[in-house]
Amino acid sequence: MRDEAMTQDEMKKAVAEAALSKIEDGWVVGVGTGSTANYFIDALAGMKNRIDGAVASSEASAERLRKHGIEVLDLNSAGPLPIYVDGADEATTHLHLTKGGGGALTREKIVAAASETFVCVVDDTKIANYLGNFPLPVEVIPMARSHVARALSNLGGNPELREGFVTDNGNVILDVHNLRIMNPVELESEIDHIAGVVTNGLFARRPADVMLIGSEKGVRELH
Ligand code: ABF
Repeated sequence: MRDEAMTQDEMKKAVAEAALSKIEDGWVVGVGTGSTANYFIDALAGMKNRIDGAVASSEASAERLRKHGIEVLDLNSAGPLPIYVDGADEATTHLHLTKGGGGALTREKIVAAASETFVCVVDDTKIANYLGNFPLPVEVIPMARSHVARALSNLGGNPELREGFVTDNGNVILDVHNLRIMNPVELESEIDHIAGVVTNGLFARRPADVMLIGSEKGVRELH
């Protein structure tokens, strides 16, 4: 047995592999984006003959799934999904999340909404008492960038344009710093109602249903 501490990547891999136990034969699996989701995709490849395909929340994940020989389906033809497995940037034990550090928040929110069970896979460095330390990503229609930035400033945040980044949907991202998010459900709605906002990275109105948390001590599960 090694005596060094587990790295964050090792915890991500362990928690991603633990999510396989939630998958049943014959399912179409909703698959997220990011390095933890990548570990999940790699693990899912080991049971690819038992599933009916996957729906991806980003072009990058779709490509990785295809490379493993997993069929990628369009959400419109796949219908409601039994499960969606994805990571997060920050999470509370209320299963409220900040997502979108990878820029795929809109498709992630769509796939989560279309899924019966959202299984969130995180390592314990991402668990916080409240959200806001990780800057909140907001996807914005390009012509509304300045208007939305002013509105976000009025909410007390400090929005910064993610330089050189365009989403899979052709939009820009404002990362909002310095928010102390004590009411994530209300703030999620409030930001979504700013004209020009496509989606924000709070997943609180529809939180995770299950959270698998990887740590030095193993993987624990919250509902
Ligand atoms: C996705 O991947 C995103 O919503 C989130 O931004 C990111 C988490 O990244 P990682 O798994 O690489 O830490 O889940």
